[in-house]
Amino acid sequence: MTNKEIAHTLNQIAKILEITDVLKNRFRVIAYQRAAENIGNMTEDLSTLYHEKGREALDDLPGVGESIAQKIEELLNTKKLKYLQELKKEIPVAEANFLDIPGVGPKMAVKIAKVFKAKDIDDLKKRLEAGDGQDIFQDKTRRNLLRGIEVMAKLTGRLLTTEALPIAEEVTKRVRNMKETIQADFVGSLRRSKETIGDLDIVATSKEPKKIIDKFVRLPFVDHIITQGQTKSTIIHWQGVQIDLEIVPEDEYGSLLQHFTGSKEHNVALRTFAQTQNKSVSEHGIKSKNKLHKFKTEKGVYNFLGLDYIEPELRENRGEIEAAKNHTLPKLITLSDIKGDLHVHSDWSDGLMSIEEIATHTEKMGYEYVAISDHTVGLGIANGLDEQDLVDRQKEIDKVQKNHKIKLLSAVEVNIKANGQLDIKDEMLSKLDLVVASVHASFHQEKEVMTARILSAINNPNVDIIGHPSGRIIGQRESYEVDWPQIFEACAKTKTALEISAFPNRLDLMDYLVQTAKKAGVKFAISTDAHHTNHFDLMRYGIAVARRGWLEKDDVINTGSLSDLINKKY
Ligand code: DGT
Ligand code: CA
Ligand code: CA
Ligand code: ZN
Repeated sequence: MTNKEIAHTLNQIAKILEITDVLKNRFRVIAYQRAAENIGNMTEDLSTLYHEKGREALDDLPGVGESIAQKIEELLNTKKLKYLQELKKEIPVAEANFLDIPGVGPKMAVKIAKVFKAKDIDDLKKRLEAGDGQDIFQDKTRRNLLRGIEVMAKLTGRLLTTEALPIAEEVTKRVRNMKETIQADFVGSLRRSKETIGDLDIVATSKEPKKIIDKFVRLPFVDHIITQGQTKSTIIHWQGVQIDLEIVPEDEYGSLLQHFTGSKEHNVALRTFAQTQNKSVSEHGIKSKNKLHKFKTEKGVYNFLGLDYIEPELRENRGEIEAAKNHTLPKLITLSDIKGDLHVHSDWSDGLMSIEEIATHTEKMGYEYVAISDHTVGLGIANGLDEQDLVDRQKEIDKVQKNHKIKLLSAVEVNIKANGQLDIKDEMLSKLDLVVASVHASFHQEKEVMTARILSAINNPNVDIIGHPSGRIIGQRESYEVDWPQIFEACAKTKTALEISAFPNRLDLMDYLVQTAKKAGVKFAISTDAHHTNHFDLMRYGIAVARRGWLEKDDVINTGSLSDLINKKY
C-alpha cells in the first residue's frame, strides 16, 4: 500500500466523520485530516519504514496518535480497514456522494439512494427535473435538492483558500529547497487572495530548469503527471488539485511573476494600456522600439509603463491601472492594523470558549479589545441569550475583566427577525457596548422585503454592525436578494458598519461589494465569528477580502483606539 493510498483512506474517514461525528468530536475529524496530509507529503515510503522498524515507526509519525497508528498498521498488513467498513455501513459510499449536496444530511442521503434509487447526483438531477419523485419528496425538498446541486456545480473543482494555501506553501517550499532553484513563489488566483482557487500556479528561476522539473514530477504528493517539458510541468496533487510549474531565467522573473499572477482581465487591460505607448507586454518582458526589456522584479514592469506598483489583490481590472497611472492607489490595510475582534461567541451561547479563555487568548494576540457577541434568544439551536442571560453574563464579564488589560466589550449578535424587528429589547441593547445584527433565518424573502428588513436594523440607533451582510455561504447558499445601493446609503448615513466575515466559507461582504460600499462612504468591521480559539487566526482571510475591496486602515472600525470605537469616531 502506498503513502497516497493510506492518505486517501484516512481522508475518506475524515469525510464520513465530518458528517456523523463533527458535532460530537470535531477534533477527531481534524486528526484524520492532519494525519492524511502529513502522510501524503512524506518522502519516505511508509510501508518500507514499517517493515524495517515496526509499529514504533508509525507511532513516531507527526500528527499520528495511537488510534490512527493502529489503523495504518492494519491497512499495511491487510490492505483493508474494519473501522472504515463499519463507517461505510453507517453511511454507504453511494450515499456519501449525495452528502456532498449542500443541505443534504445522512437521512436524506439514504432516502435518495434507497427509496428514490438514484444512481448518482447526475441521475438524481435529471429525474427531479423530469418531475420524478413527487410521491417520495415534498415539492420544497425537490426544489431545495435541485438548488443544492446547482450551487455545488458552481464550486466543483475549486478549493477554498484555506484548503489551497497549505498545499501551495508545502509545494513551494519543496521547489525552493532544490539546490538548482534560485527563487520560487506561488502566483495565480491564490496570490491575488481570491476566495476560491481553480488550480495552483508556481513559478521559479534557475539556470537548470530541466533538473527542477525532473525532481518536481517525482515529489511524494504527485498523484500523476499531466505534462513534463523542459521548463514547464503540470501535475495532479493527491488531493486532486492541479499544479502548474514554470521556470525562467533570473532576469525575466519580474515579467513571469506579473504574467502568472493575473488576473487574465488585468493582463489584458495592461497590454491594451501598454499599446497606447507603443509597447508590447509578454511573460518575457516588454518590447519597446524593437528592443526587449527584461525585469527582475514586478515593480520594474509596472514602473516601465509609468505605473505605480499594483498589489496582487487589486489586479482584477476594477480601475487599478487608471489609479496606478494617477498615483491614487489605496494604501491597503494589513493584518497588523487590526486592534481587536468584534464578533466572537463564548460558551454562554454556542461558542466553545469561556469568557476567560477569550480574554487570555486575544490578549496574547496583542489585541486592545474584543467583543463578546453571543447569539440571542431567537436562535434556538445556538442556545441564544435572553435579557436576563445578558445581565448574568455581564457579571461574569466584569469578573474576568478585573484580571485582564484587554477591554472585554459586552456585545451581542442579535437576530434581525423576518419583520425587521430585533429579538432583544432596545432598552437592553442600549446598555451594551456593541451590537452586531444579523439575518439567521427566512432567507428567501422578496428583494424589497429583505431590503426593508435590513434597513430597519441599520436605522436602529443601537445597532453598530450588520453581521455577514449577504448571507452567502460558499458552495452552499447564495446571497439573499438585497438592494445594495440603498443599504450602503443608509449605513453611511447612520454610521452603521458592514461586517467582513473572515470565516473561510463566508467571506461576506464580498470583495466587489466592499469596493462599491467604500465609494458610498461605508465603514467596515473585519471579524472572525470565532467559536473556538483556533478561529481567531482566520482574521487574515478577512484582511484579504478587505484588500481586494481596496480598503485602507481608516475604512475599518476595528483598527482604531477603544475610545474612537465606542464614540463612533470613524
Ligand atoms: P484560477 O486558477 O481559476 O483560480 O484562476 P487564475 O487566475 O489562477 O488563472 P489560471 O491558473 O488559469 O492562470 C494563471 C494566470 O496566468 C492568470 O491569472 C493570468 C495568466 N493567464 C492565463 N491565461 C491567460 C491568457 O489567456 N491571457 C493572459 N493575458 N493571461 C493569461
Ligand atoms: Ca490558477
Ligand atoms: Ca493554472
Ligand atoms: Zn456569529
